[in-house]
Amino acid sequence: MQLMQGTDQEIVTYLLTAEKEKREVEKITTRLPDLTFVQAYEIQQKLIERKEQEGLRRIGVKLGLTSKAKQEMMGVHEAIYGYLMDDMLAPEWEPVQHSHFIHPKAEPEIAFLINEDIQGTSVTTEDILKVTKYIAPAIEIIDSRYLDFKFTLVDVVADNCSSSKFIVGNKWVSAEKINLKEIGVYLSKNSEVATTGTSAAVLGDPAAAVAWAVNKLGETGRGLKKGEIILSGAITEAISFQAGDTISAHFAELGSVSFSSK
Ligand code: OOG
Ligand code: MG
Repeated sequence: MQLMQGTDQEIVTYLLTAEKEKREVEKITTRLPDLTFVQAYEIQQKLIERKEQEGLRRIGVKLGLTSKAKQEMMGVHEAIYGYLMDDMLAPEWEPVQHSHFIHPKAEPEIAFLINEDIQGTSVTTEDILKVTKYIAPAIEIIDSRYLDFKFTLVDVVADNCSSSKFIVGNKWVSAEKINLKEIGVYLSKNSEVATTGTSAAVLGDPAAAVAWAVNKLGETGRGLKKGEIILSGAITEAISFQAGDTISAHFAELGSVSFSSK
């Protein structure tokens, strides 16, 4: 499939077809080099609306490129956000099907469960902690629709920030009981440590990252809803996995979360 006209709806179809057919495609900026960041978010919004028309439901928001490591990898200085839909939540007790993905990678994140609607453009870290009922350890599985997982910031925003699946651990902890800035994490693949990090990597404090996202959403009159899950953004680099692999993320104080791929 090739992009011909470059209308928003055509780009949405291009990306959704790649996702459904599990096929990597040329990044959209190759054909549309002048696409802006603002247009990329408009395309993302239309992609989410299309998923809603297909019967999926928005259950939260995810942040991306919140860590220095990831920003450096991409050569950018800003975080990004996308949406979590109900078909992305994978239960911890069931293996994920590797055939569902194109070239998946796993990364450790912190999940926030929001207990009150929140919207605004001057929301603080404290405001986020007030509306957070629990936090939990999580793993996000990202699966860019683009060839070789290579893209510009504009491409990845349009592609709902590479979202594919996420797994949330079953131990939910009250956010007040934890120093969110200092949670040590390691990600293991088949019981061997693959990468390590600390939650401070996420904009200094994962709750600050969530506040950043709320303020960004607020600029266009949107916000977070009671009951939504927010993924903080990866704490370490993302690790590739294959069918048969087991990935676990171990968080100091928060416990661990894992999944297997078959
Ligand atoms: C973009 C998505 C980034 C995160 O947590 O940083 C992301 C990518 O690296 O494909 O989800
Ligand atoms: Mg992520």
